[in-house]
Amino acid sequence: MPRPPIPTHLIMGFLGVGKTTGILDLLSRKPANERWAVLVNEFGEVGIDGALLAGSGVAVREVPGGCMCCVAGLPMQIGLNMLISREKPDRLIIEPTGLGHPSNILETLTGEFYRDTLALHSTLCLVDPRRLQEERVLNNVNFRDQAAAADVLVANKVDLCSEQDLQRFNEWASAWRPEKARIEHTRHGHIPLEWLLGAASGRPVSDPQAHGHHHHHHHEATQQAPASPPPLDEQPWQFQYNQGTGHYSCGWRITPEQVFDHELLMAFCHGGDWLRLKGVMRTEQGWLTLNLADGTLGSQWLPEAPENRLEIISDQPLPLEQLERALQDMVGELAAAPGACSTEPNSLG
Ligand SMILES: Nc1nc2c(ncn2[C@@H]2O[C@H](COP(=O)(O)OP(=O)(O)OP(=O)(O)O)[C@@H](O)[C@H]2O)c(=O)[nH]1
Ligand SMILES: [Mg+2]
Repeated sequence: MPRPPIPTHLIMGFLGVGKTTGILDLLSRKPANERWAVLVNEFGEVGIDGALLAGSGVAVREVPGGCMCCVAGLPMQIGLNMLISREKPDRLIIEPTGLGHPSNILETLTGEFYRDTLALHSTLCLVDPRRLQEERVLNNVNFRDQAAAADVLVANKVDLCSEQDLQRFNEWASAWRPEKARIEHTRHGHIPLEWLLGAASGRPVSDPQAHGHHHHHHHEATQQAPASPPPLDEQPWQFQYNQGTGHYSCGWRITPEQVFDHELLMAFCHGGDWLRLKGVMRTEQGWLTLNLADGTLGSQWLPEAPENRLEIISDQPLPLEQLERALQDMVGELAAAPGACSTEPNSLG
């Protein structure tokens, strides 16, 4: 007997809205006898969400580099096929980058290839109601099309919202046609599984209003699996940067032997005007996660991690050499002069 299609959930939402937090929360309620798997794609080259999710005890696969809309071809299929065949999950959760357009991933998930393997359920988009005041968010084609494509719209971070923010969200959410299957409010990404159940309705993913003002430029389609980076014992300090969709990112993978000065690291995290900073870093006080969104830095201690990872996303070009130097200055005198391994941008856009 062929296996029934795997229930598949797409958790969309803009950069830093709380997708990974929500998935971690969902995973914490996984029935013990079920196998779940997560596929995550981040804008940056150096995945951090995978490391954050790794402690959850389920299979996690990262599709690194650029938006899922552009890696939705072969790299995503390779990642997806590998997860499906190795894990044989009972449930699959996908987090695409908030900086990507949802059309390709939806086409892939609902297309011929996965027709008998995956059953896409109600797609969900998390929204930070506070950001509905910002023209550049409202007019962002990726944001609008994610919201258009979603069956369920959920206001997250309501602990940080005013009454007015929530009212604005409710009005905005209920104005979509066709009407959304659900409109909900939550905090810390808490998503009851029932919000995710029900067949995906296949809503139009292009919001004509947004397309009136903007064109979505697909990056050069990636038709090859991305080259995997060299192992850290060959190249213990790796640096990469990436740009596309008006965003710039840079990231480091650094051997776990390098220990960073906690105080300098905290000052560094607060020191830039970035959209996003995420990391898993080893300091003299222990391993910790770093998660900066909307100017607020979240941080948690970790028992251990396989390597140091740090990533910064900005809508301005990043002062790469300065950042690299600041990071090098944080490691003790034990540190061998690392030297950036590459300042060539990756082939995105
Ligand atoms: N106060 C508050 N903080 C939240 C809430 N939900 C998430 N956060 C915080 O927001 C930050 C970003 O959350 P993530 O879950 O990493 O967001 P994301 O959407 O996965 O981010 P990207 O993958 O980078 O797009 C983290 O520091 C979270 O702890 C919430 O409801 N309230
Ligand atoms: Mg995330």
